[in-house]
Amino acid sequence: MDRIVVIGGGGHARVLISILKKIGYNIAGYTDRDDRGVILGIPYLGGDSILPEIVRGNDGCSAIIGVGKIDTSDLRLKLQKEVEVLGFSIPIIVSPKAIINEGVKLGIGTAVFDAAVINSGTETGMACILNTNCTVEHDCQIGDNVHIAPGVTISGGVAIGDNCMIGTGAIIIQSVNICANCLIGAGATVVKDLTIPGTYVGNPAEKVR
Ligand code: JB2
Repeated sequence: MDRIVVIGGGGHARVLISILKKIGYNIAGYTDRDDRGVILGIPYLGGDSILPEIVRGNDGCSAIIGVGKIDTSDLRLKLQKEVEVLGFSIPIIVSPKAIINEGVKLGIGTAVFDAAVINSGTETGMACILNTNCTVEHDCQIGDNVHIAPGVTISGGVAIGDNCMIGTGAIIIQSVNICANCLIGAGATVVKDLTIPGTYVGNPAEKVR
């Protein structure tokens, strides 16, 4: 199995590492701004400045962004593009415990965690997180760098723009369009198109910022 470096060593990285292990990846280590010690048996390699040296010494090494996301920041996408330029290949990570039905397309660097269900005709962009136990129904169009948090339910035919953060347990009804750079609060229910970037909470979800 490919050798892989995880970028980031916080909570998201820990879940990612445990899934990479289940898949059978050979994990070289993780980089972080701070030394977070050994994580699930995986060593700290240093800051990201060490990455050019690592890619030079390892033909065919891949990297995955383990820095998570709780807002509309584009940091994950920026980091992914940086490691790609250095020469790392970027895989798609799918937990063996996720269900990806026929006719789904996932963008590079997207990670699908345990018990997520992604249905036919759905496409995602790059560097997305489809977190634990989320459901993305059929024919959804998910942009780049979207985090769909644990327990989110997205019905069929929904479109979600780049950098969106869909908070834990939110519900998006069918055929709704959510524009780029929206943060949907935990437990919110989105029942209409959202055309202005911002923060939406409640049921029905309304803009608060
Ligand atoms: O540029 C960077 C960088 N920026 C932050 N390069 C590298 N290599 N690492 C970076 N980091 C590191 O990401 C921080 O130093 C920190 O160790 C880690 C972020 O960890 P934290 O536990 O704060 O958050 P997270 O991003 O792992 O998880 C968030 O997003 C997840 C999706 C959390 O809020 C989780 O609750 C959430 N499930």
